Amino acid sequence: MTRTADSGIPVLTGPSDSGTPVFASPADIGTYGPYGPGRVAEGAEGWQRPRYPFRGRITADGSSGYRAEPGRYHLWAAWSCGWAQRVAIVRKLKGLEEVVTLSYVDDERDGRGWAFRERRGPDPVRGFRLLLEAYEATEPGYPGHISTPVLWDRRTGRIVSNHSGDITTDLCTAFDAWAAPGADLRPEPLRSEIDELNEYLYENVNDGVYRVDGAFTQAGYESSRQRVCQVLEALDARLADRRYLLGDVVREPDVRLWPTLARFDLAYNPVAGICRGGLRAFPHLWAYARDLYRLPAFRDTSDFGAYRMSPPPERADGVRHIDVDPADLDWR
Ligand SMILES: N[C@@H](CCC(=O)N[C@@H](CS)C(=O)NCC(=O)O)C(=O)O
Repeated sequence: MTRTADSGIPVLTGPSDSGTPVFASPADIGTYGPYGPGRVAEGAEGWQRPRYPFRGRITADGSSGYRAEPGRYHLWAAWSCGWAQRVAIVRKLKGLEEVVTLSYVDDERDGRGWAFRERRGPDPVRGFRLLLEAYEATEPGYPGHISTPVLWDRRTGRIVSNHSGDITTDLCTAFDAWAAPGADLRPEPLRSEIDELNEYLYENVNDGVYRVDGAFTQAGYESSRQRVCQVLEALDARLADRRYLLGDVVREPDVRLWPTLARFDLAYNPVAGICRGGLRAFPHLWAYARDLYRLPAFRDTSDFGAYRMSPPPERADGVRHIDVDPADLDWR
């Protein structure tokens, strides 16, 4: 079915829009077990981020097989998920809210993975109860990670991508025909610098915090935690004389970095034990993070209530992590 958004762009919607919304039953670890076993890679040497198998790309001319078109694509995100927030921020910075639709899964998970429940709303596309259904519709018997973000193609009824970096980049560039004027997050002359910085941030900060948590030797923990702290220091120095990472204008790397900073003191630092003092120990970085938070694209895609995480009571690997208390920072 089709309805028309405020902009006049036709938006394809799914069965749950036409009838009673459907929801998954409450998360129930007693019945379904915790999410993870059988799906999350374990036992590899060091922290290994799982492979994300759906890597389709959207292009303005459709040469990749997926043409940028209004109303064709949908994003599923989780409020807690920094990878999903990067996609949501770019969508809003580019003014694509009515071009690429977005909805949220519930915050709680059991062995069935991400689900649609009353708190965050139904799935508006197909009336799925579980995000797994989108993966199953794409690849029956799919055994891998049920992760967010997910980019879904209404036309083919398949997942295009579950890789946030690719989705972010494509939203930055492929939908310019419908984007807000002037919102250039990846200007042509800066692309190689942007890609290099994105990679540096991924390796050292965004994925870096997970590597600290996942280290299973004392030496691995110490070196990965020091690396994150040193890079935060380097970013702090970089931001001493400029407003954003690449100067006076928000660019893609700012979007890549920010969700990790937003979750640092409530989740990554207390869980993994990374830097004493947290984000406020890096004054320029902290001021930069608050400055970005004033922008609606960052603020409206944030829900700090969903970020808080506690460290595991005991680590099976015996690695001793420094104790860091969670801190609820004042972002105003
Ligand atoms: N490399 C992925 C990472 C996505 C990711 O780790 N998402 C988390 C939530 S923040 C998730 O859904 N994890 C479940 C899983 O990986 O099985 C991306 O960049 O999109």
